[in-house]
Amino acid sequence: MSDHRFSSVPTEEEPGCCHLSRKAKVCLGVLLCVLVAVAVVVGVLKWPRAPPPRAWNGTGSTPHFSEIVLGRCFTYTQLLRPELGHADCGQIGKAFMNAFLSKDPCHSSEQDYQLLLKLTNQTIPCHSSVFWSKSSQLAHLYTTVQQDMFTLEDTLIGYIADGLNWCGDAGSNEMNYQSCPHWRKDCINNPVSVFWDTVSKRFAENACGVVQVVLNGSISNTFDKNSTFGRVEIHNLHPGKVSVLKAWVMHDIGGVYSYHTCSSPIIDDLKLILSKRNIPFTCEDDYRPIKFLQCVKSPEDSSCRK
Ligand code: JS2
Repeated sequence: MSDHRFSSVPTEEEPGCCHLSRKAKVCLGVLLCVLVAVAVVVGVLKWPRAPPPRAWNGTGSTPHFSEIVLGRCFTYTQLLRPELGHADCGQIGKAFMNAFLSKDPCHSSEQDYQLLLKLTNQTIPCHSSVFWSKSSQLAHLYTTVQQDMFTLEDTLIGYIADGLNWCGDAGSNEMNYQSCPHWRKDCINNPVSVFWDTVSKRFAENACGVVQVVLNGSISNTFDKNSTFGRVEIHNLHPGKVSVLKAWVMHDIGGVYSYHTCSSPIIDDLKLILSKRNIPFTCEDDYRPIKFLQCVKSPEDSSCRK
């Protein structure tokens, strides 16, 4: 029997370590690989995934929400109102996202927005706060021309959020772009409704001197106690700071029918609520400067020639 322990060339029939043939080793190796692969596949399949965000009845979050918020913040603080140039848009963006991300979108609260409110605090001069109800376009047309007058959407926080939608989910730190709670079909304490109630309340609390409201006399609910104006804003005006609330009841040009005017009972309801709060009230139908703006769009209308 040739003694080859010292020979360098091992032969195939020779037993390898722990007496396994090469073939056996290869088979074992392949088996190990297969086992590892199976384990990985099972692991991936079984890996706990964040449950899909709940499906709600409202539209999903606005795409690129966080970029829009940041962009609007810089546009407002650097271009529109540079006196607010010191505002920290990075912090503001974070505070806005943290107000609703990873939270149940049916249990949003004013508390969630306190840091955002602090970072966007803005002094609005007296005699320049303009409220509106069911007359957004006309009110904003007016303040676009009268730059020293402010609706909530002409303030930093209102400008940043106007027209956007947003919600998150308690089970994920992602925004829900598929759907968000509808205020009536799902829940009232959703992030957007709570936001507008919270910032409208602060806007009313900060109002001073002569304040104005644009109302729409061409609809049945010209003054609606359940509207943000009727449910939040008139109840948060400070009687000691507000000298009078002036209502401007506007009517659609060419509108077939004007539902309400300043002498309508529905306006008396508003007047009564304010008088109980010791806030004087005046009312004017078709306030001329805003009427002029309406006539820009329909100069031929007979009411524009008066
Ligand atoms: C703006 C939104 C959105 O005085 C005004 C403003 O200060 C506003 O915040 O609230 C008042 C208008 O609300 P109101 O009386 O309920 O009028 P409306 O026409 O029935 O409802 C408008 C929606 C008010 C709250 N709001 N405001 N920009 O994108 C926006 N989204 C909501 N929900």
